[in-house]
Amino acid sequence: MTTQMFGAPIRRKEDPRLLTGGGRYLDDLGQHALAAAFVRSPHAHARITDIDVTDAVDVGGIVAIYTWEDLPGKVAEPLPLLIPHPTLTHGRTGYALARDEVNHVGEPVVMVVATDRYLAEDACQRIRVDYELLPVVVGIENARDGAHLVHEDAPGNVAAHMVQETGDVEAALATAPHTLTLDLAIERSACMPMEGKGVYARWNDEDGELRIYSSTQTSTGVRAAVAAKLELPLAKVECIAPDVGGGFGVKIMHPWPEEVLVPWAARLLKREVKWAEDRREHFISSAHERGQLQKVTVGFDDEGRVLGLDVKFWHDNGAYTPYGIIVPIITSTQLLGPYKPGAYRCEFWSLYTNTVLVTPYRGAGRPQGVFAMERTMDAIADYLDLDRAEVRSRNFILPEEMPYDHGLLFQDGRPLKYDSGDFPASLDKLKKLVGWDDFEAYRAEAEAEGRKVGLGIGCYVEGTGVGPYEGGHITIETSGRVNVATGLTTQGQGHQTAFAQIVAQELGVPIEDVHVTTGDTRKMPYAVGTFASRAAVMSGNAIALATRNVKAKALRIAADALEVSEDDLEIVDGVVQVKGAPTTSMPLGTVAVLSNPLRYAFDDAAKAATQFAGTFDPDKPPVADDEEPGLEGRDFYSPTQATFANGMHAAIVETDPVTAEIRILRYCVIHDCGTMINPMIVEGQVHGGVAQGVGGALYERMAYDESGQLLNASFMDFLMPYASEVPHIEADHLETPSPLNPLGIKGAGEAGCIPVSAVIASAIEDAEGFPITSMPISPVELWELRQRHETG
Ligand code: MCN
Repeated sequence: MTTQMFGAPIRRKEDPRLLTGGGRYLDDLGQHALAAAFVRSPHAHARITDIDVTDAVDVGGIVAIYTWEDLPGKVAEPLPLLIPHPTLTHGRTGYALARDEVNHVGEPVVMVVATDRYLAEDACQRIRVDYELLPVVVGIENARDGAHLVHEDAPGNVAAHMVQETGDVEAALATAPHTLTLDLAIERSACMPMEGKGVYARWNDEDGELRIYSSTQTSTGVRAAVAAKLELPLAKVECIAPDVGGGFGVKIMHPWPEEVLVPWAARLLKREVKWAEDRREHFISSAHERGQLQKVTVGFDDEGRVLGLDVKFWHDNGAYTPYGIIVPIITSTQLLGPYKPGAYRCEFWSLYTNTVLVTPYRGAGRPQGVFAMERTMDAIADYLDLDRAEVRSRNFILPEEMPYDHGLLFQDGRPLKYDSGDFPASLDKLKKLVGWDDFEAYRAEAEAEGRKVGLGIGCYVEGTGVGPYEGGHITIETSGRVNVATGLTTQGQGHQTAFAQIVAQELGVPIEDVHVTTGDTRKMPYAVGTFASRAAVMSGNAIALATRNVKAKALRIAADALEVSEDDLEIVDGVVQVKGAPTTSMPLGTVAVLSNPLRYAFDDAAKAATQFAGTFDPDKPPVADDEEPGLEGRDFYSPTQATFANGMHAAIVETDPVTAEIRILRYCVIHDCGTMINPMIVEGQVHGGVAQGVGGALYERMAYDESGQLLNASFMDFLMPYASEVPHIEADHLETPSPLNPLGIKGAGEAGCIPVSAVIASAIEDAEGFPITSMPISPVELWELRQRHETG
């Protein structure tokens, strides 16, 4: 029997290379390329009145300086609006270089290309840009009052206004025995990948071909966008994502201004050009997320069952909307989590501010939605003096109600229909794991020692594995090596291992023989990208289907050669053999030789294949008339709808009675992502997500002043949790396979971070006895809340 690979918690194949310095990240490439640097706006909102580059041209090593005026054709046009939406009535995108107005600090205004980065930066210092300052809009309240406008043609700073509704909420609220209203806030934050964005372009003048390396989550997107901007045939552009040191959503954008400008300059100058983002650039000119103000009105009965839920929220979309309103739509649809609220109405406004634009950041709108829903559940429990877990379970969608249609539209425009999940079972597991029923005894002990502790809980559902499609391509070499390609990219999720596990299992080959390539448009030009926790579902299933096709062909060819029936064959450890009679066999590499009979014995497999030469009939080649030679094939997987993963977290926190310092004593997770390809990778993903969530709950925020300056744009001031702040995470799984895809998989990559703010808020509230309505929360803020609470 071949070792069971699917579902095995094996160590990641890519780690020895990555951990011993073998990774090749963007900035490892193009060591001799020209370097690009950018003059970026120091103002949040201003009109450009003059640009003077005279002093910069004398800096030695300067090759070129470009402003918007220098950009030709489509390069000079606004960047694409990637996801339009009917309610996005005032969508706006920026230019690759600012044209006449800047709308946030950090917006690129001038590009300098020099022989090295230091010289390029020196030249940037010498460029004088004159600005006429305009009123600045920072923060949601400021945007909402509409006194000043970010874009003159967007009244009230409203980019989009949308309502989703199911049932009659007004009637439900009017007749509900109890109602509560909560005002909730989540501040702006951002992901901080170890490696910033970056792009390196090589122009081949002889063939008119462009090769782009980009630290991206979507190499096909970058390729298509750059080809369109530069008006090049798609066939003349390649994009490769090398090792990418984290993405978390910020590298989903395509194209970033630099991704257009660097290839454009490379073609114009006929030289290699590279730009690698520095940390300050990452803070002020990539993407943020999360900032939302939310108002929830809930009506419920005496048992705590929700009868009507009315949610209004205001989303800070920054200065531009290249990603449309995908983030607030996700909040509005996935706020409901595992619950059926009776009637539901959600209305949101997506507002412009003079701050960095928004792209979906790991969790993408869900942490805000889950915060709203879970704070509401706690508020109901508190009001009725019921157990918080019990209130949740009374509102659960039950397993027998699956598939469950909410009567709303998901962000892909299809019905919001959960495919699977067993929420009561998840909650039971979580309660056991954290010791829910024993907590009051623990609290009493802690109180006797003068310690304040609290227990918090949070539940969520996450639509994962969204379409439209992803592909898998397999070739089996005569050596028996199996090459697998999928077009989506990898930023640390362990795809090289997980996809190899699928192939090893499906084909019956040792995992060491399977080599996976991601994010290279030369190997797989049709792909969408890595986001929305979709790789395992999309590429996993596509690769499985492609493998099955190639396997069927291999078995047919081997059956001919061995003169047995295909049904009698199996593949074990890379050898095709007769079931029960393994001496009648041939290595898979030999089948590869037979599938493409060159008749030249270059390698051992080919030599071995000559023993079957007698079975060759020159007029009857082993591949059928309508088949291509070779053991090669590809397939695509396109789902009918998203598949819904879910999870439940609980935490025990301790708050210092004097300093209000917040410590997480225990953090427990029950996670259901359907069938797991590799539980160790899933756990790693959950751990990473929780760590990021802890950052969002306790430390990370974008501190803008009223003039739109980001005051904490460095790791000196932007707090992230270190290993010392991330608790030991106790995780367990429930596997309710998705009925939607052949492998039963649901996504896992974002899950960990989604409920953390809600869980920590719930636990702090439980420890302190007063409501926590805004996250993140620092010890100073908690201390101030205590003072206010104590003084009434
Ligand atoms: N997996 C599995 N079994 C499942 C589901 C997933 O074994 N049932 C494995 C997958 O094979 C994959 C990993 O878990 O190796 C994550 O799979 P998936 O949930 O499909 O998520 P993606 O691979 O599509 O990754 C995207 C997701 C997102 S949206 C963000 S943001 C994020 C994240 O993954 N960014 C990350 N995790 C990250 N991890 C790292 N190290 N770096 C990032 O930038």
